[in-house]
Amino acid sequence: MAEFTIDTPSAVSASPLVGVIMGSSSDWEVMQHAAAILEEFGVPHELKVVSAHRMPQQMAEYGSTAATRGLRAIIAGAGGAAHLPGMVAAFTPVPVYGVPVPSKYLRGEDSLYSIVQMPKGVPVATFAIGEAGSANAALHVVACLATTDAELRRKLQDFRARQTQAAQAMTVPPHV
Ligand code: RP5
Repeated sequence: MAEFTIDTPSAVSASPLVGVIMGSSSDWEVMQHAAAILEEFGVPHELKVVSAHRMPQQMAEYGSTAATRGLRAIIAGAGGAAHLPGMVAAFTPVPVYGVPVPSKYLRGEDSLYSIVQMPKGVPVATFAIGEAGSANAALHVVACLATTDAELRRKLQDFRARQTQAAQAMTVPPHV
């Protein structure tokens, strides 16, 4: 496969459990937040551009080989007429988590509707538009993997505890 591959942080692996794919390198600004979560939790993953409409054969190959390559989840981000998550899901039984990327003209509402409105039979679990959706897709994958991985479950509990502590330390900003 001759797709673009983004520079590798340390949990990027030749034997990934999670595939993070996106329709364009321009999606990386959003998708880096999914990658950062997987990195933080030490989940082996790969990062690739797999465009549904510009690389349809590679997209089909990616989906068709995902299960045999050992992927347990695919996080797919795309913008506009965002058919990548649904089309990849059509090629694999591996769960697909869709991230709507903000688009130039419709600010990602088009991406959201394209991904969330899958017809019955081939689901794509769809997250919020942009950074929060990207990070949450990865956190959801971590939670799924943690159901059979005690160490990952402990890391997730620690992550939640740190969030709680940070929220408890918050104060209202100065105001009149
Ligand atoms: C989609 O088109 C991509 O997912 C991206 O969000 C959007 C724009 O792509 P570029 O024109 O920036 O390559 O396929």
